[in-house]
Amino acid sequence: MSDKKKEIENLGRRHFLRNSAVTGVAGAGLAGGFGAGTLLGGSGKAQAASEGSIEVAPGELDEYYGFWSGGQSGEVRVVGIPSMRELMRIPVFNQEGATGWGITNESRRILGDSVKFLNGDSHHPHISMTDGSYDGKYLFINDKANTRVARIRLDIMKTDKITSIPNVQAIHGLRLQKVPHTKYVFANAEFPIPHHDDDTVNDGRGMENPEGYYTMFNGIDAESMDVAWQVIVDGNLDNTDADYTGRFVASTCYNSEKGMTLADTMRAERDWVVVFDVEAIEAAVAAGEFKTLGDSEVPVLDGRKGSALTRYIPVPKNPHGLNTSPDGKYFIANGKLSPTCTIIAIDKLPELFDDAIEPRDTVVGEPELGLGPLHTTFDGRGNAYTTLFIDSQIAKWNIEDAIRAYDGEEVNYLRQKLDVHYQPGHNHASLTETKDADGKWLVVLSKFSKDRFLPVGPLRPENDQLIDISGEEMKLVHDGPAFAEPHDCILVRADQINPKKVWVRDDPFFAETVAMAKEDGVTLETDNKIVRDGNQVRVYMTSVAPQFGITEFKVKQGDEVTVVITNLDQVEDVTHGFTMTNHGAVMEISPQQTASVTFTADKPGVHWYYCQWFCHAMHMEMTGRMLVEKA
Ligand code: RUQ
Ligand code: CUA
Ligand code: CA
Repeated sequence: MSDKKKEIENLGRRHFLRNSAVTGVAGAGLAGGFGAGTLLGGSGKAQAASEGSIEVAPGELDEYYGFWSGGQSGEVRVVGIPSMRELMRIPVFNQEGATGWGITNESRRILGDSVKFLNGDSHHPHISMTDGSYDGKYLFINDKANTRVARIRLDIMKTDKITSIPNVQAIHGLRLQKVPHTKYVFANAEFPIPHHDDDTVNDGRGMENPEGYYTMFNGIDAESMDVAWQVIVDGNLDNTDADYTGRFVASTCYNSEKGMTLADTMRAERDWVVVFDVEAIEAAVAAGEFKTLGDSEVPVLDGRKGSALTRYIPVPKNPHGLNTSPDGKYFIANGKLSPTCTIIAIDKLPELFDDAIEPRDTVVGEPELGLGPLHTTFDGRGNAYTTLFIDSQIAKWNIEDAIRAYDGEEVNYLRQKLDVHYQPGHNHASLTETKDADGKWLVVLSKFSKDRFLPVGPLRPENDQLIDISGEEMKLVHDGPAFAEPHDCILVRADQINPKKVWVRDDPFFAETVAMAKEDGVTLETDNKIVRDGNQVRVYMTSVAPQFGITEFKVKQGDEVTVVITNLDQVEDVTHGFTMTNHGAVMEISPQQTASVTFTADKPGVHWYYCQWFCHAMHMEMTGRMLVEKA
């Protein structure tokens, strides 16, 4: 464990040990002393699955798609549930060598100016919704590292838009409007930066004065992917979620202190949840009640304390996850440094915005769950499942019972604690962030795998565990090692996603390449043609397994060469590739796809190109030569 993690853990423990009630709960958990029918998975071994429940036999298909964030790998991974088999990786913020992501012209256009960044840090994947149910159209994901938000088209499972968010640093929490449909992507910028009186941001002035640092909550138009508005807040912003009326979004703030050091961020006994009124924000934008910052034209609104656009609800210190219950009733803020979760009643928020009640009057429960609550997920049957980072457990608890306990009734809201391995961050139950939460499977993303797998050097995999939550009792049924670092995942019913099997020729993904061909008088589906335009050479060819339409072309040293290939194969799964040896040029060309890559022919001589995607018995022979004449 890193020193920093150790430090946090020790601080956490010290804090909790002061609280005897809390230690009582934790102690009861360890001793197995919960209510009747509770079993504790204390053995550290997987319990047996109920008959055949996770076995997906060879040839059978999974019941759910899982979409995993790739964390600091910058990608998204598609996983079958319950088999936990990895089905696909979708490059997003990273460069990727199989498909040529970040190398092909099509991907570079999508990356835009941010193509200069070779890394990304993706945390929160979420799928667009209509009326609170997944509509299977898009998946959105943040990049904390380089302050971006990306969209993946789920019909082709490719990233199709990436937006760099101006005037802020580090997009972390990201969630979608659920109702009436995903009009907005809500994105939290985590780190406050200096704002200046002349409506500019972070230009080198004011660095010594953290009081003048601010961050912003961002609304991104889900269709255009333009930033629709930004709202300045007090403190910082961590995680977020939206409600089922379309009006409210809530975000946690762990740094109300605007501390610049770890110790400073833990100074206050309480931080807060800030609630945004989306209708009020839209009205303020429409009424022109905004400014702009620097060169950006994005409307910027003031949501600091006292604003009509926001309300600040105090919660115990340094909260982390923020989760909306699938019945639409509650926002749940996870305590992290407090052993509690805070239950905020969404139906009290209109009164709060009318100033008819105080912020804490919206809190209807604050159950003590254990050490280090980070994220909560739901089974649609009234139970919540909270990860306890420090305890390495999942706590299953009943929301209505927790509310009754807060009202003073003698009731045990804790249903079970299950050991997980180890230090869980996010957990996610099937369909939990929609109104269709079905309480079948729960995935927990454990940050440490320690002894669970064969050792692979100092850097270890994470451990993604699958838990059967269909019964009264949680059962751990699968361990799966994963490379850095699946921060979060979502589980979607297989019938809610409808991917295409081959490309359609008029797909906008490569429309600009098609337009370029048209200008060159080339019909991509039939022509094998070389177009010379000064020192720019465009080589248009088709591919049909196992042959390229052009197997030899000549250019001059120093020419900028663009190879455009259209895969005429109609057969599902016959993907070709193009790799130009010693030029760093590579691309995937799936059936009916057009792809292109540009490179400089800077070395005279013969340069072989080949198909890098195994497509045919004669795949090795699918080659050609570029002959580069000395300048
Ligand atoms: S946050 S481990 Cu990046 Cu989702 Cu909580
Ligand atoms: Cu085409 Cu291998
Ligand atoms: Ca704090």
